[in-house]
Amino acid sequence: MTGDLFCASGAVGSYLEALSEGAVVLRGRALPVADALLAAIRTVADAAPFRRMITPGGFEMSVAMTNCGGGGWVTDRKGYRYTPTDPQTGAPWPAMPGVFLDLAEAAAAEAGFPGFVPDACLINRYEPGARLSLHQDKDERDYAHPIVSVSLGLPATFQFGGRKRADSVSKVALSHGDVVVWGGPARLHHHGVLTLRDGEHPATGRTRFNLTLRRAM
Ligand SMILES: O=C(O)CCC(=O)C(=O)O
Ligand SMILES: [Mn+2]
Repeated sequence: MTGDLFCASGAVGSYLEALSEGAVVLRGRALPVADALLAAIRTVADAAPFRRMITPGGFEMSVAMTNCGGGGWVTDRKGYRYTPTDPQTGAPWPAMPGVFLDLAEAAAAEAGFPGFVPDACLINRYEPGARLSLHQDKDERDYAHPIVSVSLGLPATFQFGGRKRADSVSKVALSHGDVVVWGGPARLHHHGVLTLRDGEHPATGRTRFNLTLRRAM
């Protein structure tokens, strides 16, 4: 299915744009539920506050993060992993909001991955100057499931490369409401976010939020 979606121009429909086989941008797909997503982020962050985590190498990340779902992605001096509880509060991560689940399942299906049920959502908060260097999402147990990534607030430049770090990277402008899905042959492709430029968004102010919905555990 995803193979059929890919064509050389990258344009496969009014709102679908293929990045590579197995990777697609769904333009504006989250717009109808953007306000509900932002309200749910606030509820999650009330229980599990955003924090800037420490990489195994000892650097503080510029992106602030929190999680919801049965597992949450964390990093500290011990490494990258999923935990069932928030190390900061000791409590289980907040439950995955229904609006996250419904959007992730629908977007994945439209991208050619039906039946996706995420059990973890990493919520990233970027302020101007924050960036996420090129990486693979590979701490999940089973790469058969795609990643669904939702952008809210300030626009950003997303980098999408290949399986190898040295593979060529394309730059994709992501705006409020855009959803990117990658799975199948693209599941382990490198990706990142360039330094966020300053700006003001009516829904989020000087902030970009990103949700990555994953099947982790
Ligand atoms: O913020 C984004 O668009 C990408 C986030 C990401 O790659 C991650 O959280 O692993
Ligand atoms: Mn990632």
